[in-house]
Amino acid sequence: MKTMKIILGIGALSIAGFFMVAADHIDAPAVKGGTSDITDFYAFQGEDTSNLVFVANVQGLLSPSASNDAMFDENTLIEINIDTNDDKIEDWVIQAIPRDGKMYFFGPVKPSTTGLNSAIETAGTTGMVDITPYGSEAIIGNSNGMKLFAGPRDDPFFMDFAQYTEIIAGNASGFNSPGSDTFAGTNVMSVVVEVPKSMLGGSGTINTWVESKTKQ
Ligand SMILES: [Ca+2]
Ligand SMILES: [Ca+2]
Repeated sequence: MKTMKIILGIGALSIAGFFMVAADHIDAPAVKGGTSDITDFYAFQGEDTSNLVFVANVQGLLSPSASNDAMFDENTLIEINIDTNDDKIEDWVIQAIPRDGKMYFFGPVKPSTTGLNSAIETAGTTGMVDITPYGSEAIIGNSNGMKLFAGPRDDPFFMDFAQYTEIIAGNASGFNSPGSDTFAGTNVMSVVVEVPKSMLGGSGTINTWVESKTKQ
């Protein structure tokens, strides 16, 4: 049976993302480029166990009214990086970039450039899905065995920030069960892609991370 393990770096990314959200929340709305802010990144095996699912969320802490107006930035590329040989350099990328109400996907494709700069890999496997409007049932795109989604969703990240503050201050020894979700009722702009493992080498351990990049 094919298996792919996801390294703990994802968790670290989530936590780092959270702090970015917190900082942006304080600084917003003056912070330029808020539309490219990553909140969290998730990777897990699909219900179809021959697939992996990647979820990249941006634009955290959207209120319901703000969600109605929220849009993906057409000058921001969301790039999912996948390293299959543990050298911390991406061997595959999956790119998502919006145009005119649709999210276009490129990849999985071997990137022509790695590291800080990216080129849109238009020669790669491509797909497209209409961006789901706020409050609507998810529109799922199908392309080359992949499933695609883009649009506003309830933020799945659970964090009891008040209790966290108490723990850090030494006033509490741990979280409560149940805790209080600081992000309850807020939304994110979400990009989801489900990919057959066979398109990523099929087996072995991967490292994965997400970048959002603004057009230069
Ligand atoms: Ca690599
Ligand atoms: Ca990259």
